[in-house]
This record gives sequence, C-alpha cells and structure tokens, in this order.
Amino acid sequence: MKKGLLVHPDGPDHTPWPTELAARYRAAGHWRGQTFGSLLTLLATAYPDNIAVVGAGNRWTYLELDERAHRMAAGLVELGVRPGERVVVQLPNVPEFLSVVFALFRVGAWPVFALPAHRDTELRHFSTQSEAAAIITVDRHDRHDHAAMATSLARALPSLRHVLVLGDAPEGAVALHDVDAAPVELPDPDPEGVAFLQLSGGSTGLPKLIPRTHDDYLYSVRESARICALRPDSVYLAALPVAHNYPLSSPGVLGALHAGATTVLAPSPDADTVFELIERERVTITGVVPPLAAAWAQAAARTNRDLSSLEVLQVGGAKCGRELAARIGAALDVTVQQVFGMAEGLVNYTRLDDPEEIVLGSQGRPISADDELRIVDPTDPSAASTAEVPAGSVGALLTRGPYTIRGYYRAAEHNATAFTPDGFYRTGDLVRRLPGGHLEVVGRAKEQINRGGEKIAAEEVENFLMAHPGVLDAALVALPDAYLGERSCAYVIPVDGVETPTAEELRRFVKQQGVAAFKVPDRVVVVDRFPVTGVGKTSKRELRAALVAAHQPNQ
Ligand code: OOB
Repeated sequence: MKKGLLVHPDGPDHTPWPTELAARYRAAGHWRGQTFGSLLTLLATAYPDNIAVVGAGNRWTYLELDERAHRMAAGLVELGVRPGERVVVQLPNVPEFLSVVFALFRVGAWPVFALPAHRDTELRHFSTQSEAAAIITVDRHDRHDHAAMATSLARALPSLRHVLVLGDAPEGAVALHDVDAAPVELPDPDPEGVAFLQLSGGSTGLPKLIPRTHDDYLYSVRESARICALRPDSVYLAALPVAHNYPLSSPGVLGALHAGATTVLAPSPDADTVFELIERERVTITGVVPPLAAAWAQAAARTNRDLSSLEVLQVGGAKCGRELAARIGAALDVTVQQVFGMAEGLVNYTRLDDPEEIVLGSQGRPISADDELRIVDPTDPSAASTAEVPAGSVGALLTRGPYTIRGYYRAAEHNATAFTPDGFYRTGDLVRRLPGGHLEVVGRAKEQINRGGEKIAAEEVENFLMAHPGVLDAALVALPDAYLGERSCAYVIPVDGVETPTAEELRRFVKQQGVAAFKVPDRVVVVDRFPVTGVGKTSKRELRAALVAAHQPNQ
C-alpha cells in the first residue's frame, strides 16, 4: 500500500501487481501513466467541437463535457469530497453520468458503480462496505424514488455525508446542478492507483467490489476501441445500463470517448426507442445481451426505421449460441461481434475480420498478448494454475494479466480462494480453447445464475429466502429458458409446524427486502428435502436435473 495507508481489517483496498509484472506492462506500453481526468483534457483539445454525448435532450461537445467535469470537480471539492473517498454513483443513462464520473476522477474520489436496478439492500451494502462519503443519484427513475432511498440510507449510515440528486432534491439532499464552482487546479491522482470500484456479479453471499486502476482500465479501453475500429466519426449507442463494465468500456462509452466519437445514451433498450435513435443519430455500433439481440432481430423485420448506418452489433454478457448469432447478423445486416468479459478484467472479442465460423462458434479471444489464460480441471478446486487440461478439452478458466485484478476490495478471506497463489483469477467459467486461441464458453462452475446477462449470486438470494420464518433451507438454481438463457428457481424446505409460505408470498418477501427485481426468484418450489451429494451437501446438480425433467414436454 502506498503512502502509509492503514490496511482495513477485511483486507487491502487494492492488491497491486507484482513489481516485475508491473514493470513489464509499463515497458510494453500497456500502462502509460495517464489518468481518466487528464485523458478528457486531451480529448477536449483534440476534438473540442465533436459531439461527445447525446442523451436526455442534451448534446454536449467534448469541450462542454470537459468544462462541466472541471466545474463539478471544483464543486465536489468545495463540498468537502476528498481524494481516495468513495462515492456511490447510481444514475441511469443520462449525460450527467459522464460529467459526474469524470469530476470524481479529477478529484481522485472513487466512484462505486451501482446499477439503476439496485435497491436499498444493495446500496446499503456498497455504501457500508466502501464506507462511502457520498451518494449521487437521480430523483426518480422507472417509477422508483431514488432520492428518497438515498436520503433514508444516509440517515442510517453516518459515513454518508452527502446525497446529491439529479433533478428535484428532497430535504437532506443537494441538487447535483448546484455542485458547480469555478474550476480549480487539482493534483492528478496516481495513475497506478484505484480509479473506481466496479461490482462483481458474485457467487457468494454479498457482491464484492472490484478496484480498477486508471492505468489498467485505460489500457483495456484503448485496445477495445482499436479492436472495435472506433473512429472520430463512429457513433456508439449505449442501450444497456451504462455503469456496467460492458457498455462502459468494451468499448462502450469510454472507448467511444477515447476515439473522439459520439456516444448516444438510450433511456431504454426496447427496439422502438433504440431503432429511432439509430435512425436519427446514424449509430454505427452498439452492444446488447442475447435476449435483446433476439428481440431486436424480431423487431427489425417489421420496422420502417432506417437502420443502415449500423455496422457492428456486439453481443455478450451471457452466451450467444450459433443460431442466434447467425439470425441477428442477417436480420440487421451487421457484423456480429461476440464479447465475453468480466468486471474483474479479462475481455475477449471476436475480431471484426474473423471468419464466420469463429464469429458464430466462439466468444472471442483476449484483448492482449499479455493476457495469460489457463484452462484447468474443474473438478479439482485446488487445481494448480499450471495443470492444464489437454488442448481442446473443457476446463475452468483462470486468468491474469495487465487489466485483471489481483484481489477484490477489502476481501482478504474471499481473495484466498478467488485467486490462485500465483495471482490467477478463477473466473468460474467453463471454456474450451479453439486452435486459433478463441474461447468457446460451454458452462459455469460458479454458483451464479446468468439471467440474460444479469448476474445473480445464488447464496445471496438463498439468504434472503432463509430470513423468512417459514423457511428452513433454500437452494437457488438455474432453469434453462429459451428467451433469457436462464431464469432462477428457488427450492425451499419449509419449517415444520408453522404454516408453509406460498410461492407468491416468498417472492414478495424477497422483493420487500429491497433488492433488485431481477434477483426475485422466477419460480419457487416447496419440497420436503434436497437431494444430497456423496458428502451430504445439497446437490444442485440433481435439483437442476429435476427442474429440466419437469419442464420436458410430454412428461
Ligand atoms: C460481463 O461482466 P460481468 O462481470 O457482469 O459478468 C461476467 C461473467 C463471466 O464470468 C461469464 O460467466 C458471463 O458473465 N459472461 C458470458 C459472456 N460474457 C459474460 N458468458 C458466456 N458468453 C459470454 N459472451 O458480463 C461483461 C463485461 C465486459 C464485457 C462483456 C461482458
């Protein structure tokens, strides 16, 4: 740790790369000692009048975005926000997302990227875990009162000194537009230090925070923009919630900015909204999750919007099968690009000139020649990162490299199992490596459900269910689904002697705990007992098999 900072009892904020590797990444030109704040200054000089961002009725040039970020940074400093402090940011797809995060980058405070779908329980967890000093949110979004949620959280958590609200600020909050002061010179933060905290999809109890540095993230952004052939005249449309790693940086809005291109922020990903924006703004590239790709492919057949500007449609976040990949390419007359990434780091892309067979049948290959990948025996949890399965076989993917974290934020205990002793991150994904180095994702070894790209940690939802007095035990498993890829199904054992709760009651109970709606189990099945494995653990494999069998036609 630099500058004599005390290590938190739960573990360090940031686990740096070993000295020799860091030196190698610098020498290779991956890490260039640049911060996001200084990048925006350069961009505003290089492309002052290009449109940087379009959204919510606004069109800001690079110069305008730069000035807004400078003024807001000064306003944040005036409020008392200091370098290294954490600030939870929960904003929908609006241009202020960019002025806020670049202002925080300039102050050296760390945004913690919450999603608009997160509710009280998740925000409380991120704020507590990071001892956040402030929360920046919107008044209302999707019929939810975010301002009320944030102010009541701040009343309960002493560390949360400020609530800043875009729109109408209630009592106890400051209007974001008032966070505005004459620009001041601020010291540039350490480029090898943490820039922000991203959220992990999680597989254990509570979501972990992911510390990403300026140097490592900028490297992935720069290379992503190059791989996706972004130019100053490209137009990137963010259809997914922009705080997520995929629309943020793969290449996402940051990749678009890096190229001097325009980002269009879609308020909703539905085909009507998005097609209108594609036509109006002459969008050239966008990224979606597989269910959205399927919905857009269907809608494209009936639309009279002109979608001819669209060149590249990225699909990722969850597995996109061969049929769907072929269908969307044809329906939208675009180059399909598969993206297999993770907020922890590693991102794989099919390249724009890859042969069709690779685009349809793989999830891409890594960004960097310095991404180290190991594919190991998935049945051996202690598998050494050197014992690889034979070439072409399926195994569990481990990775380390110039933009993959070495440890979660303040999570020493979890880090001991999430990483190998030599620093490889255990992705929990089951993959096969094709001869050219592309990966095919064939499954998952982690306790996570991927609901159309939205990740659900089984244990987190099991804990919500077990808080009910009528529930003795709960097991959440994935139910294969033609549209979303997977839905969630909760198996529940009721407590003897009290009234058995109904499925509807349990779903309501989970929701009432203030959690993102996508975590509420799609189905709840009450059973007497769980099947067990040889050592007596709940056999989720058998539960999944029972579920699949129950959903076979004619049975
Ligand atoms: C992206 O990031 P996360 O952190 O929400 O989720 C990561 C996990 C991966 O470990 C994998 O299990 C799954 O999501 N995943 C895919 C996939 N892309 C992600 N599984 C199969 N096929 C794919 N194409 O989801 C993310 C981050 C950056 C770029 C793209 C996606």
